Amino acid sequence: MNIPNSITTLIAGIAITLISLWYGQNHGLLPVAASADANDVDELFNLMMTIATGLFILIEGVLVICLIRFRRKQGDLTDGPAIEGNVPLEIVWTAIPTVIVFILAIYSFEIYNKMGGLDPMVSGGGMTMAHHHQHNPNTMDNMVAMEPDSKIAIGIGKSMSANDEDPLVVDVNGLQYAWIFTYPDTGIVSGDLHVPVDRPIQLNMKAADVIHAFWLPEFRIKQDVMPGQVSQLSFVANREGTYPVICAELCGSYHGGMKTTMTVETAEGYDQWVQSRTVALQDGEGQPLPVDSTALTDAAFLQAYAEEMGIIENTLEQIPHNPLGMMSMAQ
Ligand SMILES: [Cu+2]
Repeated sequence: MNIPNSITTLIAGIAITLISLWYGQNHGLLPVAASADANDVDELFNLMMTIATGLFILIEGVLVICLIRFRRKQGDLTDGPAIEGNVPLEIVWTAIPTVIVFILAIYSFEIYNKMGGLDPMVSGGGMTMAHHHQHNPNTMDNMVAMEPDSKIAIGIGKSMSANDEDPLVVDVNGLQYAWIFTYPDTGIVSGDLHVPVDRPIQLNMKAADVIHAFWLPEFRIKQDVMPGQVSQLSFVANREGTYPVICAELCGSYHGGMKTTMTVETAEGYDQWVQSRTVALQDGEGQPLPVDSTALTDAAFLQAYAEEMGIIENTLEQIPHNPLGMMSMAQ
């Protein structure tokens, strides 16, 4: 039986399209989406995955077919035909990727804009740098509170004034190697973040020492956290649960240990958490702060991790004392 070439091509085209569309939605590469913004980002990712799958099957398919169909026959020692190029073909395979790149550029820009990435993140005036002061990154001076006059200049998410609803504001302080969350309205200081579901959250973030990055994979948002300048992240969590908070900027020797969690709970559950923390505060039990790595030697800080990972104690003693030695590797 002789099937015309055009029909074979048509069937192959339909098959590639269907497989790509299916895989674009079922790749299973992303963690759960816990905010509305996350769904927008996922749609862009799924589209890119669909296009990539289609191109992969098409290009690799043609390659494999050619390998088999045009392989050298036994005893054939003649030269192949001299082909000088094909202008229409070259126009087509330049035009298609150009169109794809433009579509993705416009679409991703659209989502970035929708997430508030293009909003001027200025609250109350122009952008200023908080005053610089010479500080030793290994002292408690790093724990300075945020200057109230700091202007917000960069970040993702609508700024506070742009939100109609009353946002929950949390100050985030990133330091080697922990995140510290301060709730200005209740005075709570915590090593893990608790937020109520379906309420706008605004994080005002600052670093005490070097550049860190605040990353919430389940919310598809990440923002640099810098010394001397406040950056901002706003989002609305729409799914209860406990999600990882990860530092995504190589910030020193133990950058890998710089993680905590964000718990998204019902309004009642959140109020209960606030209550329990407030009671502890009033009873003078103190705040369960994360280990302040700056007050410990590196070896002491790593001790807990080392036991867990089965690292020999002598190894720790050989670690150089200033973790900032790693700084040049950041970025
Ligand atoms: Cu960090």
